[in-house]
Amino acid sequence: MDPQPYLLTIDHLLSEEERLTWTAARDFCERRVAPVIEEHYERATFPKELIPEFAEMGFLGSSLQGYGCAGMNPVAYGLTMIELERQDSGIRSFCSVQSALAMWPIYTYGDEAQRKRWLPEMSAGRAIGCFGLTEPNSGSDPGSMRTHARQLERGGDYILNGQKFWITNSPIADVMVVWAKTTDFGSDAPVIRGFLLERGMKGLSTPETKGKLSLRASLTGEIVMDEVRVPKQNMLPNVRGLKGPLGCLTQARYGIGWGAVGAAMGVYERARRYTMERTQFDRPLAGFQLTQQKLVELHNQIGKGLLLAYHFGRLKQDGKLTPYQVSYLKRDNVRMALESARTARSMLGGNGIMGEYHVMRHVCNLETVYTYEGTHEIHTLAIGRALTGLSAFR
Ligand code: TGC
Ligand code: FAD
Repeated sequence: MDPQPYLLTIDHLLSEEERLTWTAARDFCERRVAPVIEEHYERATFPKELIPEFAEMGFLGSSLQGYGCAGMNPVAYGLTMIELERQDSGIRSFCSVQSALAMWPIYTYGDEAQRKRWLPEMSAGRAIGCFGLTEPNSGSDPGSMRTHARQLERGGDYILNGQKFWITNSPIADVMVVWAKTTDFGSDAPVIRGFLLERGMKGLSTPETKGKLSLRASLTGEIVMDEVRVPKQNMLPNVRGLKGPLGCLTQARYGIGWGAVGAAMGVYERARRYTMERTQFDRPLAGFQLTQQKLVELHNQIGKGLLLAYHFGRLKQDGKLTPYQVSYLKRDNVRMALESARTARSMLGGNGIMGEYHVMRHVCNLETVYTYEGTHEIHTLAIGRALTGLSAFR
């Protein structure tokens, strides 16, 4: 009997264009990302040299229309996320942040002048963006943020003070989407607004966060604002309140729900190949029942994760996907990928901890993915709220 790695595929559910996008993304990531990723991970550097090629592939702002963006549908976009994260969650993170957390709010909440100024540069990879929501004392509860914007006069510029922490891409960002509390003239109720901060503004710095043992091929840093004067034209005019940043997160979490399947596929395929080739007790490891049980578990969970992503992808295409469904997708697929990576690691024995086998890196990365964009627990409570109508947060 000819062994086959997958008993479930979605190929027949895809259009010709979606299939081509998937194949092109896989080919690119295997050719350009796979050979360099381990070294970058070990050195804790990001492969900046690949940014123009990500742009060429349409990975930057891929689901947006116009402004040089690829205009992919949600399923095609998801398939590219699979291939990026099959190589490394940090590489997928770079593209997620640029596309969903920096370009999407400019596209959706910005005015035409802001779109024209930033989106063509960002889709071409000439300008890098980041998203500043989390603070040292505001993680899962972003509504408690302290970053503050003070308007100098009615209709005037703003002065921003505060500190954003754990910000992907901030050390290399040209434009920073920063969420801050401000008070409208004539009101004393603070409201969250989005601002576009630009590198070079006086009082703005983005120190890199060193010492990460996870997501090492992704740059993480702070955004420190000390009396930064931000022109009023740099405020995102079309959204007010916490739903602004949460709306961006819904876009990014959707991509992670697909990307996590890619990480799981990567580790499953390696564990399968390894256990079919390595012999102990005079037979391939894959011939042992306990090993087969692990392989079957990984394989079957991946199939379900892929179907979930596909199903929600088509709902998104029809404009019917809710934030609660996105929480479901992010939560379950990331947990599946993390558990798959840990299992795959065990199947490679001692070699499983070595960089050259590319499994331990996924284990370490997925610990971050489990935590960022809403922790596993926060998504559990968001879904719990949807099921019961009762909020466990407050
Ligand atoms: P709550 O009262 O529930 O909501 C406030 C307003 O927001 C609306 N809303 C959403 N809108 C869009 N998408 C969602 N997912 C939304 N969830 C809520 C809601 O309808 C309401 O609107 P309105 O008009 O009534 O004002 O707010 P809450 O304070 O109770 O908080 C809910 C909670 C805990 C779920 C939320 O705060 C949350 O999601 N916390 C987690 C924070 C988080 O995910 N941070 C991520 C930071 S960015 C990041 O990690 C990037 S990693 C990037 C990478 O490298 O890939
Ligand atoms: P906390 O909120 O302090 O949570 C700690 C623990 O308590 C978690 O297990 C959590 O689930 C649990 N917990 C919290 N509240 C509850 C509750 N009500 N019930 C039960 N359990 C609860 N943020 C950005 O804004 N932009 C970025 O680009 C970005 N990139 C990141 C990159 C990396 C590498 C990392 C690690 C984080 C990044 N983040 C970013 C921040 C990330 O979103 C936060 O780390 C995350 O939201 C959790 O916040 P916290 O770390 O403060 O943990």
